[in-house]
Amino acid sequence: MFVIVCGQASSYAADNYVASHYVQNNNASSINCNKVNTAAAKPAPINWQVKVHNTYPHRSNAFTQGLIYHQEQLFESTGHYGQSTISQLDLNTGETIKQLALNKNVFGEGATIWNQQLIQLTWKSGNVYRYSLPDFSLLQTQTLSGEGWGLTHNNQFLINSNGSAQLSFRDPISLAVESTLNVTYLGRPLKNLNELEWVNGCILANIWQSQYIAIIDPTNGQTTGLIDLSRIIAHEQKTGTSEVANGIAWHAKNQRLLITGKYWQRIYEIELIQKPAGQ
Ligand SMILES: [Ca+2]
Repeated sequence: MFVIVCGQASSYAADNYVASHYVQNNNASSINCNKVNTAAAKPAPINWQVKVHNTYPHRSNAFTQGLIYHQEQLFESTGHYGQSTISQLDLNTGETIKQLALNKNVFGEGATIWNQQLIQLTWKSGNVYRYSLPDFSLLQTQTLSGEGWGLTHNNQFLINSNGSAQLSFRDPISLAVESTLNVTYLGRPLKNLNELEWVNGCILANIWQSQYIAIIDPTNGQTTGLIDLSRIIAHEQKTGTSEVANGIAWHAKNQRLLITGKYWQRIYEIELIQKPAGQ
């Protein structure tokens, strides 16, 4: 078991915001990030490999844009014109419990659940949809400028990506931008930030068209780690239909990540393992 921690305490506390980064591990056989955490002021990003603990079925017709695990329920937002949906799914069976199709002229993007509302971005239309749970009733359609890509929240703010290296922190009701965060890797802008998940004070982001998930310190935008999904991607893309990795959810009960991709056949429950030196 492992716990990703950016800060001193556990997840979703606003005061975690001021602390630094890295990953804590309760399993002595794998990682110990406390040691790393107290080293240099700007330590090199950690390269994380993954250990797959479980796989679950994923609809191979789902162009995944947002993945959320909330109160032991899986929710997914999908994209593409004519294929965009929000769904509630049974993680174990992959069965669709509830689904709502978007209008064919919008392209669904990232989603998050805040205050029992499912909030979903769209790509270029500027529309932001706010649905009630558990019934998916449309409560409100709002707008934002620019493209919508990934979405998560830290209880205080919604956090969205737009394909650039900059994340926006927004008022969760009005969507007004309260602050922005420029994300860097070794001092350079890290663009193509896509699907997001807030995990224990860290922001996790798929990097579009790459094999990596970035672990981002929200206090300074620095990438403190990269999760290497290459082995999973290679396994998944044997089918020939799977596209890029996209989709990160936090399985709080198991203290593990759930990850998937566009048109993938599986969702993977993973643990992070620090890559041995020299690899
Ligand atoms: Ca997510």
